[in-house]
Amino acid sequence: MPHRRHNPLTGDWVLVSPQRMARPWHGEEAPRPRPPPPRHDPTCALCPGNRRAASIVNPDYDGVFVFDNDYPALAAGAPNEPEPPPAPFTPNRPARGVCRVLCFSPRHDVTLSQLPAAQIETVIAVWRAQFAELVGGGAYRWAQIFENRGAMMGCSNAHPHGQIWAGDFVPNELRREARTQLAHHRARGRALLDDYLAFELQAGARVVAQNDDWAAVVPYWAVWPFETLLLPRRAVRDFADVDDDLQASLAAILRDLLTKYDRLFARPMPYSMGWHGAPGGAGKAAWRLHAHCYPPLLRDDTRKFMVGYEMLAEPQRDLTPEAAAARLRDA
Ligand code: H2U
Ligand code: ZN
Repeated sequence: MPHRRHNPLTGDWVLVSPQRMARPWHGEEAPRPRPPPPRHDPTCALCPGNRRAASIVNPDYDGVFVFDNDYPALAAGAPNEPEPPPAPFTPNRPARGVCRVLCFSPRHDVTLSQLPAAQIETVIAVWRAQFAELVGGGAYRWAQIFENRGAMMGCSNAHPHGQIWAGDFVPNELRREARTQLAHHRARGRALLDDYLAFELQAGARVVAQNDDWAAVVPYWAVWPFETLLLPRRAVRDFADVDDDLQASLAAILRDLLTKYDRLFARPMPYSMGWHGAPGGAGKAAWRLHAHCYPPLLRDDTRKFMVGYEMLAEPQRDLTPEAAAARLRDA
């Protein structure tokens, strides 16, 4: 029967309508991935030794390579002027920040899921270092680490890469998650996501993968058909709390989870995935570092559109999170 589920991290509701799974689909077919790319693409701006925008030549890098985005959405030199006088319909704030691109591998033809665990560990080590430099040192309030994978997600380049956008402000999603986690911590003296994960590990039905330090679930309130939430089983508040042991176990579960995604429809799963941890400032104790993974596909050739009722009222899903978790678990 149709019902609504509540997301304690954001305060939002999602409408779940399992009876609709049987409806026929005559809409647009999700484009299949293009033929596998070459090992090195001379036209790729991210491959080693190639020329990027502004005539910068990439070094002949090995492992992970980080560079400042040539088309950044934020600028470090943006004016830090005094706040403008309050204006009722045109409130605005300066936004200072930096944007970086992080190549996961010199090879053009691999995905994060296909890298050996040791190379995924190197990626995580770079995430840790970037977080330490950008947020840990107090330069910025928040650094969003993310990967946009696949042309369907608007990714412009097949080369395996992620991005980091750091800014001197706490963006909407983080502000909402901070509010809910702080409220729970104040009321119960425990972290919201610790309590939630304990509940999920006990229930079992939505658990997709786990090891001693981490667990991945399709959250009870998932909006995207195969959305997952990757949570720590320890008091990890941000990337500063990730030590070498947690890095190794994180690489293992990431590889496991992303491989399941690729197997589910026997194609590289498109997704947006990224990390949420405590922003710089107070309230750190309430936070648990976690990753959201949002793949858009419902079936191998059917993409979930967030349109109509979803744009105008609230998100709706047909497949239950429990059924999605079972399929991912078995993939
Ligand atoms: P996405 O396709 O996920 O957007 O990643 C590619 C990023 O790489 C994008 O943000 C940057 C784009 O601005 N880029 C450069 O910085 N230099 C280039 O020469 C090409 C792409
Ligand atoms: Zn490339």
